[in-house]
Amino acid sequence: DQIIASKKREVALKKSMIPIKQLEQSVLFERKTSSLVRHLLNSSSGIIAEHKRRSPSKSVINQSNSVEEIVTSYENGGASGISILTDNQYFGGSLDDLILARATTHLPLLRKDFMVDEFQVIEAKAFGADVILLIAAVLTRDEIKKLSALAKSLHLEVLLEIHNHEELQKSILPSLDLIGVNNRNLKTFEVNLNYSKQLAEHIPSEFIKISESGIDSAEAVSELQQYGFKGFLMGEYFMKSENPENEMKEFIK
Ligand code: IGP
Repeated sequence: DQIIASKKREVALKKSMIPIKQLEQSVLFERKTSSLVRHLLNSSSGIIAEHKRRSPSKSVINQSNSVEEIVTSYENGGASGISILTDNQYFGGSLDDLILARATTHLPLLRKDFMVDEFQVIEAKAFGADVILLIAAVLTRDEIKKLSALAKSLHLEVLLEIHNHEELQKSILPSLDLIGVNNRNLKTFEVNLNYSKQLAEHIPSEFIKISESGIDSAEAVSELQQYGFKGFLMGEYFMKSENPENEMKEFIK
């Protein structure tokens, strides 16, 4: 809640300084986007590897490698998509990281941030993203509807993040593409893959299922696959690895 309040202030400030027209004139704004849904369905690894320098639960994760190094190793390792944290205050990311990632790979890119305003959706497109994240815990159904409709009109895909059944029920809309179960409780930071396993059967089959957070073994991935999950969002594990490329290859063998 504190994160959302400060995000709203940050966006209000930016909106007062940067005209939307300027974002729409970005060379990246008119680009054809790359589909994460398609990549995940083409029976690729399913791994969505995340660029995550630090986090509120773990503080520093990896501050020493460049975005280009990390994105290149993820791509060579066989990732299906890449998630780029753009929140600065809590995760040490930035929109510059997104642009650098875009310049490095053609893989689908998820802008990972706390989306609270349409301005950020336009920003996501202008800075090179293909997919946006909407977190059900901090948005109303109307906000999810408005933000996802705008994303679709810009040919961006929408990943909705849920953590429980109520969040799923209130959020189901045709403008979503992927539904991700966050295994981490954002209030206590406790991680449990059972959240994914328990919610899987309630997610309607037209949405691609993603399991997010705390995944750190090939066994966990194959177990989650049995519950119908097609995507596995992994941050810490690869960010901490000395050789994420080799590690990922081991992982998806
Ligand atoms: C990655 P992990 O445990 O593999 O580093 O988790 C990702 O799921 C996590 O960073 C995340 C996140 C979020 C971060 C999931 N939902 C929302 C910020 C905001």
